[in-house]
Amino acid sequence: MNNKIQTQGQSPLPMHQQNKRVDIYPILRFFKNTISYFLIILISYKATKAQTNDYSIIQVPAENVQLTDSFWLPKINTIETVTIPHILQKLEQTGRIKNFENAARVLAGKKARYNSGMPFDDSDVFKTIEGIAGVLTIKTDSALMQVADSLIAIIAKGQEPDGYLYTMRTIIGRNKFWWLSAKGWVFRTLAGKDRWMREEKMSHELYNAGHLYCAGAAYYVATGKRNLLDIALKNADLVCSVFGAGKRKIAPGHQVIELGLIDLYEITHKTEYLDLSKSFIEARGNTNRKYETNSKHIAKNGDYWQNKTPLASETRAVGHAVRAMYYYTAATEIAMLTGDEKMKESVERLWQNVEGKQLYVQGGLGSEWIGESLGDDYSLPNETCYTETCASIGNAFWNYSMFMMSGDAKYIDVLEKSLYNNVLSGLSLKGDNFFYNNPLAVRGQDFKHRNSWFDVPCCPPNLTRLLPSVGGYAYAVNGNNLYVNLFIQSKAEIEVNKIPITITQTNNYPWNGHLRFTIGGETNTDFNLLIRIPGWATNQAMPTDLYFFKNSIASPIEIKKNGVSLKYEMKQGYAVLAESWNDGDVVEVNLPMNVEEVAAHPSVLECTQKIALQRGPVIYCAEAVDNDDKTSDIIIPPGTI
Ligand code: FUB
Ligand code: ZN
Repeated sequence: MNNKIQTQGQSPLPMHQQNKRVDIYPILRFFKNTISYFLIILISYKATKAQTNDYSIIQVPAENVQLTDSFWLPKINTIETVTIPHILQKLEQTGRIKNFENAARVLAGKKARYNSGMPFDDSDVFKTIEGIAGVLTIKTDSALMQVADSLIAIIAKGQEPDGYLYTMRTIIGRNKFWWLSAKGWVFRTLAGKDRWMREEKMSHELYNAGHLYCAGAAYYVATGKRNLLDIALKNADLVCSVFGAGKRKIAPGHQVIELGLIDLYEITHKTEYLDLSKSFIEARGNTNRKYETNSKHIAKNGDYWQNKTPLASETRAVGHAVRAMYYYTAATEIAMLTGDEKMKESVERLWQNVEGKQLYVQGGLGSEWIGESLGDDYSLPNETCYTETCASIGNAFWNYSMFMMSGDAKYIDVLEKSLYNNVLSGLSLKGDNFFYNNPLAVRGQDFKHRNSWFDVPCCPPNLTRLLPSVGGYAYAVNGNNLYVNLFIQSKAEIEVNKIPITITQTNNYPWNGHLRFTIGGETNTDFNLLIRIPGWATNQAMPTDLYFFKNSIASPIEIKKNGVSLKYEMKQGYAVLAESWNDGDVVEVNLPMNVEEVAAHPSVLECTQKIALQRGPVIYCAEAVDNDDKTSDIIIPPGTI
């Protein structure tokens, strides 16, 4: 998803559950829902039409950042050569690819079966292609491109003539009253033969579509090929003809289409896509869907779907964590693109709650197994937490958008925490094993080992979407300002105020805090180089009061230009170097990398008398497999550090 790759200095251009509860809907309820479905069609609504602005801060696309990094580059090579082939094999073995061919068979009047088991199985294929696009953005790999092209040709076959693309319904749902299969609960929740009838529940039709849009946009940007983009646009045009202002009003059952529509808007500049994205966000908490408001069950009371309360009046983040992260990311981008101040206030308020009361020390989110959801404020159990890999990926996306809206480094601090910890823990070093949930403490056998696959395999392809594009999060520009956000060895070509420059980073991050930046370009180029000074380097474990370092003393950070100490101002977490730059100028920053004891806010009762160890951005973890199973109850005597 949404690595916001844009052309600098111009308008944005092409760039970049399982609720285990079994919910069986009796026939009567089905009729009730059918009636409300017709009511929804009849009641047209007024949604605010989006005004379009550009992003004020522009991301420097990953393709402009040539990585030479000894931390990230090997990981991206592993994604390319191990993770993606492994996932493709699983997609094939589990029938997810065959589903598109079978949909084509059904469309041709033949019989075929839905091979896999979940209503969101198409999305895994789309997400993997988005991951391939991420690789192709920074590397030439014609064999991988051929694989993607042949996959896209198969996907095309499964698209219905009017653009509808959702293999489960095409194969088994069209003429049936119940979408039943031996596979069980998911299908029992999918009663209804009409399209999008169960969208506000578990059908995931628009979720699959959203991932299709993200992938189509990313593949177009990476390769210039329209093959997947055209499939996505045809589907989006169909969806726009059904939903939105004056048409059907629903809150999609799982957010992501909002982001996909933004990606398509960025390529086509078609405001219908932006309008629909905004109207999906505005529909939340405002649909006709009936909930049992007194129920403690989050799915029944609407919280699970973030559909009980409208965004504008939501005071704290609730419900399914991945849904929440995609929701807030999309709302942040819509707030930026449309200048919606109220939406901006809402995402800022929710950010304070998520990052101030709900985030785990390693950047994980979602303390509850039930509904894979966010929990109560300060309720952060270490052993029973869920902390799905996808949720921290979503948190990284959200924080990047918050940075783009504000220019504040605190959001990159949170992104960095999630990226180097809860996101990376999701992937084995070899690249073919994954953690879905990432608990902080484990007893017994469960979750000690990563798995090669899952029945709900959302996390592996999500890792492929984020990691290859990490270079795209390193730099951003805004007028005369060049932001350096992530410390990754690389050479980047950037236009600052229309003047081309290069910036080369030399470092051994995250293991060493010595950072070196070499500027290349014309002589006497004036611009502000804004280097992020991470909170952890200045005695701030988090940009909220949720975590703090016990013993740290903050000392000023020296910055040198060509060997001479520079005076600089700090602004929004950045050291602002307002200089005239010459070719070959070297800036050096020394970030202190002491081992820090991290303690939690006293309201986090689960962490009383507990500390985490952090050095630089990395939170340390003792894994049983590396330590003869002796990792619980480690005591660190006072004065050890
Ligand atoms: O529902 C689709 C995906 O599967 C969700 O994002 C994950 O949490 C998992 O339930
Ligand atoms: Zn996941």
